[in-house]
Amino acid sequence: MSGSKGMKRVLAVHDVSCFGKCSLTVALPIISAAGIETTVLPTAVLSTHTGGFEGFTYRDLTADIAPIALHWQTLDLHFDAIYTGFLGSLEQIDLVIELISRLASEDTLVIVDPVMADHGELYGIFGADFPQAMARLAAVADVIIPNATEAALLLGRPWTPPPYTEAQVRELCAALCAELAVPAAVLTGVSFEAARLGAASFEAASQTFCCAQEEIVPEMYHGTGDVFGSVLVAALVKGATLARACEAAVRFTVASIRRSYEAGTDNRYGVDFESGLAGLDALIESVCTR
Ligand code: PXL
Repeated sequence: MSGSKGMKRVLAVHDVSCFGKCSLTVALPIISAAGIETTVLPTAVLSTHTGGFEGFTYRDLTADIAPIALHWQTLDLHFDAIYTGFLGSLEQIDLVIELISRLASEDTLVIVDPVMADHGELYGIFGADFPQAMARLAAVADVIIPNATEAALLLGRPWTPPPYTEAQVRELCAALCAELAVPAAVLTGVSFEAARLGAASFEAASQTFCCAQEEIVPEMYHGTGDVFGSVLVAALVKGATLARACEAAVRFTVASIRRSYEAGTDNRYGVDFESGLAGLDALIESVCTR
């Protein structure tokens, strides 16, 4: 009932966007590079992600989710974490809630990235009822990792554009934990001053609030939320506290963004996380041992 040779095992439930690094093409290499066995459940196969490419293909794999989960149940697999990201429909959300109830053990850390919106806008592919369904999935998580737009949608609040004060971010994180009944929330894309960007974490039991920030890179890239989430998951599974895992994830993500910015990469293509993989284990070790 455990990973091979004592190795930790994470189940990543995301789509495969074949081109444009995000979701599983980011989660699998990053979590594996951290020395963690990564089981994948692809929820859909797209020619590209949906952020800025015209005419992408979309092969829906909803019908495979329950049979895959049922098969795994017969194998008695143990997952140290289940990490969910982009989900394409209300039906997929319900199936993933059921999958978690089937496959999560008492000690499985459930991390939900409620991918659905950014910059004040729900992604065009989702209907207005999508955030409520995502809130139901968030309620079965141990940690949720929304951006400020997703946080507002989960809470049914109007979105206000940044900048936010530290007090506002703390209140938002605390409200997510209280209203969704989730033990911990990490808010991504948090900036208190123009030159710095990062994430804030809040743990309801101890009311611990921490911020991790790095010098900002003046460009937005696709897939950075998945880079952040993957490092966060890896660091948590390796024993880091939420605040320290957040630090590692911010540092790794900003370094990936900086390399892509310096290379002049098309921001739809995703960021250069690959060049950071060789140093990932050491980065995670450094936040686990401090
Ligand atoms: O990075 C999140 C993501 C994952 N998968 C698909 C997406 C997005 C964000 O837009 O479109 C298909």
